[in-house]
Amino acid sequence: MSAFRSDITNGVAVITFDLPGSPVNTISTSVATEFGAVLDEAERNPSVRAMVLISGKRDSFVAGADIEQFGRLTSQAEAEAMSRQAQAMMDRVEGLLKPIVAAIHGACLGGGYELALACDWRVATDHDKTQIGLPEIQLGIIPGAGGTQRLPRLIGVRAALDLILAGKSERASKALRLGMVDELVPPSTLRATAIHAAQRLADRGASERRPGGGIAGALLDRTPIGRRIVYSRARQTVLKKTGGHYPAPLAALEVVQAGLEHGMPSGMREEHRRFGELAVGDVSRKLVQIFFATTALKKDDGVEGAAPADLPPVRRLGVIGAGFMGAAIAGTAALNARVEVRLKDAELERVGRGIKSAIRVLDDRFKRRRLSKPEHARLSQLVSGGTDWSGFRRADLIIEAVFEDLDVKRAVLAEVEQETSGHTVFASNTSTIPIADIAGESSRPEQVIGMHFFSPVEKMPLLEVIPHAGTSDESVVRAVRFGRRMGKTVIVVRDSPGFWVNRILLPYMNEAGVLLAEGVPVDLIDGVITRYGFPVGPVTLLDEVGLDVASKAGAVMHQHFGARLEPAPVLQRMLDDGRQGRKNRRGFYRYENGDKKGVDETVYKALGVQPLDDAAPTMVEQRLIYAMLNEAAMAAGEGVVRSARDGDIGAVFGIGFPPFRGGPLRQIDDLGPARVVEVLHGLEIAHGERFKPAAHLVEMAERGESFY
Ligand code: T1G
Repeated sequence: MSAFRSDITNGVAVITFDLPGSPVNTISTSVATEFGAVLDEAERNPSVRAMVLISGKRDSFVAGADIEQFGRLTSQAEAEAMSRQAQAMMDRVEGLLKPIVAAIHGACLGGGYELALACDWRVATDHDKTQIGLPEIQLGIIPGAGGTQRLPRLIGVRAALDLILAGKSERASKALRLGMVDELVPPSTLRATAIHAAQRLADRGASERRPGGGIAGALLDRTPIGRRIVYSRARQTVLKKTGGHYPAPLAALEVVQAGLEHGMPSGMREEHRRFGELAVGDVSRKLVQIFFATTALKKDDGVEGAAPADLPPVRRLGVIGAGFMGAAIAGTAALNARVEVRLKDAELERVGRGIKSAIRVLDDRFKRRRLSKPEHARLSQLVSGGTDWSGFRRADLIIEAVFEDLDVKRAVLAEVEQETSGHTVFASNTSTIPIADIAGESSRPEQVIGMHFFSPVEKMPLLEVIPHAGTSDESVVRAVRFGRRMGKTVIVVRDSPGFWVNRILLPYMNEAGVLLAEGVPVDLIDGVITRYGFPVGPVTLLDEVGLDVASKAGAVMHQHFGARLEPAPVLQRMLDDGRQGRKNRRGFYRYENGDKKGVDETVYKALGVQPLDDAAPTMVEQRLIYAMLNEAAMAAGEGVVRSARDGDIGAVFGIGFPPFRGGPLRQIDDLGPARVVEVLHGLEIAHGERFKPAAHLVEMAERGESFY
């Protein structure tokens, strides 16, 4: 079956790309070959004066190179050849004797946008689904089909680097402003506008593009000295952001630079050379695995076997508790799931404040131009609230975000069951209380479930959904699907203390506490962890979470798991000294005007320790990381997560486990379970029983097994 069909309208060949059997159009070796033949034919046909390239898929133009194909590449030479072939395909498009227009609706990413860049004109739809960009960096590679060369020439080096180095994609309106596309139209007129543009180009040729960027553009983008400044700044930003862990952004920068300073052929050569190097590198492999894991989770409803059929989607959400969490859940639900949300709290004043802060989530998107004014107005109206149960009877899902206390949560559930109809699913947003306990006295336990959101809800990408033993599949599917509509990556985890994310986080945080109590300096602890690749270190995290909250969570875990998870005494000492962390601007760090400053040197006195000046960073790193790896192995062995994939995605998205390492379970596989056991034994001897290797890990080592 062919991926392209062509029909001629008023002298314009409209080439429709519709890859059979695939949800999106991707570019592979066979597609490239076939496309070449289609172009040859259009070029030869005397009744064709110009061409339009459009997609036959509903909401995507071209999603780029086929990621599965390059995931299978085994050698650098093979990867380089693939990039060379893609470059040749784009060169062929650019070199066509007849004009060609890209008609873009939906995802136009990576190789898809590189294809559009090789066309003479780009028309895009002004639609939510249209996103345009070069996300390759996020897969650990660089654009490999001429994108590093054509984009800077089209929109200027600063704007191009901004996109390429972050692997960003833009909505259509921003893409137009940047000059990434030339025209914006509603979806209904895309085809006609593109045909019209193609005819115009055939009649009059392309008009000269005026370079943008004003004076700064003239000085920085278009002089060698100016560009040198741009490169050097970009380099600094990249190094700061990646900590040297991700090779692709620097490679992309060098390739852009090669092309602009030494000419396009030289840039193209560097592009395929570096692409080849990166595509078979370890970092790219890890990032591609994460891409596929995330994609697979989009379709995983969290139950064994098929999801119950004909499950109507949640149309109305109730949120109980209009505090910080409740409000953020309400705002994010209105923004992404676009459902009516009713907030309830005991006092009207709190309801008012909650609604306001829910709407702030929408305001923020509006300010960043991710939401139009009418959309903002419409979505704001979805959020309402009160002190009574009005509006809750019709709710399909109710999320409770009240005070973290079992009796309070049970009381709320009892009331909900009285006030609402039989079909409502009740989800508790808790981070520490077992869902089975909350459901203990419920009259509809099959409709009780946990939804553990992470703070700040509007930004954190992960959601843990926690069925207890009696939760029905139907409730699981409803919670998972709704979480996904809220924009979250959802993992279903077992109802056991700390669930997954906090479970593996806690021993690591505890170890940070033990290290602090030994006098290891705050900045050394955080420093080794950020160098390992986490976005923040454990001590910063303690300040962010709040020492009171951390201490409470620690106590719950200690109670369940015993001495192994005994909290270090530092938290109590901090609290005794009136330090709760960022929230009261007194923690391990200093806070001024809401900004985190350096380490608060007076903290050592509060902890009753002398900061050591000879702590060994490698040992510190090992103790922290292995505490987490060991717990991850243990929890995975208990079946807390449904798969290694879920466990790693939870760690990467929930706590910022370095993506280039793939996740804690992948990390254990890479190190080898036997080696991990050996290191843990050493730590156990040196530092105590808490490092005793998890039985599951020991078994894996003995049997030569791995998580994947
Ligand atoms: N390759 C292979 N499969 C892809 C794919 C791709 N590029 N993009 C999507 N899919 C599959 C996906 O696995 C899933 O499959 C289905 O399509 C629907 O996706 C030379 C080197 C396009 C915004 O990084 O961001 O170009 O599981 O569930 O939420 O420089 O997919 O259903 O069988 O995610 O509507 C750069 C990656 C490649 C884009 C759609 N491109 N894709 O989101 O659906 S590198 C990307 C996405 C490159 C050149 C290079 C999203 C999407 P299945 P979905 P969605």
